Amino acid sequence: MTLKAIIFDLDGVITDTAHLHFLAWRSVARQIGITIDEAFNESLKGISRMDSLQRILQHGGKSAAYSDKECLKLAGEKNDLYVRSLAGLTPDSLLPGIREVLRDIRAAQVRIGLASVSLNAPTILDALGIKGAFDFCADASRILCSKPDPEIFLAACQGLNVRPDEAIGVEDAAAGVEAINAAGMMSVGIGNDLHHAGLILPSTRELTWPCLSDFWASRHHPDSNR
Ligand code: B16
Ligand code: MG
Repeated sequence: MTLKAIIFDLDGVITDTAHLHFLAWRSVARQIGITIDEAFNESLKGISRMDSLQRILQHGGKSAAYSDKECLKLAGEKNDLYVRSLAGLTPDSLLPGIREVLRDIRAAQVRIGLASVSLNAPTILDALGIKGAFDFCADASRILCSKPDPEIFLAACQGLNVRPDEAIGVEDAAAGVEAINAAGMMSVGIGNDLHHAGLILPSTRELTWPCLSDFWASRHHPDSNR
């Protein structure tokens, strides 16, 4: 079977906005007397804005303390802080190796997709100057279930006109790797503790086209076990 598409997560794979999400949530959480650290933040990666807030409230033992209206206000405050921090993003904010891997995937005539549940994804791609690198970006505003549900990856496959088993997904979050696997795609995890990924790479530096095509071939060669 031929590899037809590679579908990327955004936050933490294309650029390091995962850290900016953390700083904004930490500030809002602090205002309501909840402390979160980087370790807790791992559990927010790939999770939608409102679901992230619920997890933070639960973490602080305040699940029932805020009305829906108050929750919307808190999430809005977080987003304002986050969007303000995005002003510092430039094409130099791409993570190491990303520009090169996008170029090489395109040269190999494999389609490129984006599967981010962030409503700010279009702004971020604009700031990084790489909107044109993607053949299709799934629309986060149409997604009902955030990762680990496979919905966003399935939407990206559909938009690219490929079957999930013809595609590789790349993620930095455990929930994202689960979403890729649940979609029936091959998964690449960037970073630590992503034990369910088919291939784990320490950083985006190792995410090269030869590495991706070797990974694909290792599972589709007639002598492989799958
Ligand atoms: P926003 P991804 C996710 O993006 C982030 O990992 C997650 O931390 C964030 O809460 C979510 O987007 C929603 O983002 O508040 O900007 O709509 O990892 O799917 O690219
Ligand atoms: Mg991510």
